[in-house]
Amino acid sequence: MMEESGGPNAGDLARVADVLRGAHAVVALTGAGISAESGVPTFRGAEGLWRTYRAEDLATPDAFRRDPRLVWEWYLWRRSRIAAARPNPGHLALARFETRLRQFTLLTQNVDGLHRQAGSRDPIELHGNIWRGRCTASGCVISRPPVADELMAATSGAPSDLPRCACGAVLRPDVVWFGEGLDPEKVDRAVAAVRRSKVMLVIGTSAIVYPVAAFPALARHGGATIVEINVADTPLTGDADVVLRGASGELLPALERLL
Ligand code: BV8
Repeated sequence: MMEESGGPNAGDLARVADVLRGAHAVVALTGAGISAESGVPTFRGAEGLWRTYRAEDLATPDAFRRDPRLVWEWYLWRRSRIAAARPNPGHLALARFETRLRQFTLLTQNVDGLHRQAGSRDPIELHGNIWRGRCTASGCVISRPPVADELMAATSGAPSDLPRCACGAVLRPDVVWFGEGLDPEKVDRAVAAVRRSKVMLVIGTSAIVYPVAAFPALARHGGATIVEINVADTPLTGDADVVLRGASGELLPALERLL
């Protein structure tokens, strides 16, 4: 659907392109919705359930303490879905915004690594990265692609098959679970970018997970124009200066063509 010519967002796209061109600093904040067109299930959409569980039931330290295998099976299932996914035109357009816009900072809640795959040089992955493991004893982080035995182990059920660190301790996914604090260094970098931003693009997020969900209000407090790109209303919609209703994989390239 060629948005710029006369689609429902045509006027707003032109308006957003104008403010982007004139902005000395731009921040984009993405959520699971930007990866939906790559086939990666969102958290709260129809595919957000896995078996009979909700993400909030599994993405917690308690769930991991209670049943590390169940939590690993979920993450390894998600890794297999993400391994089959490719960056979509929305990811690719954001990667090109780095060279098209002044002081562009990309913040993401996603752990799928698709922004980096799309060519974004320094996405701030506020909730971590599903492809890394973290030692539950030392906290050291291991970056490695999924290996067949990990995928096999999680489903074989053998008690000693949890992914382990070289030190022997069980590995956990290197992501931020509910009830866990975010990396202070990443939060500091994100808040600094949000505070200096003149435009904030909020893309494909239900805007309900804190502290990240507080970032648009912080940007607005600093005088930024808030643009929401989403297929549906969210708690942010009423406070956004511009709402572009539609798929990010279509709207972001349409926006880029107007820059
Ligand atoms: C913290 C990583 C304190 C793991 C995630 C009670 C107890 C404890 C904490 C709390 C509590 N009540 C509230 C809290 C705070 C809690 C919170 O906010 N809960 C919510 C549910 C109310 N937050 C936390 O716990 C945070 N930590 O507060 O710690 C603290 C401080 C210091 C020291 C110690 C402790 C940690 C939050 C991070 C949790 N981890 N993920 C993993 O991925 O497995 S959150 C998870 O949700 C993902 O990161 C995800 O990205 C994020 C947000 O979801 P969305 O990305 O928005 O995805 P969603 O499916 O919801 O929405 C998709 C959107 O896309 C929709 O709007 C849809 O319309 C749209 N869409 C779909 N298709 C498209 C599209 N848009 C455009 N185009 C399309 N094609």
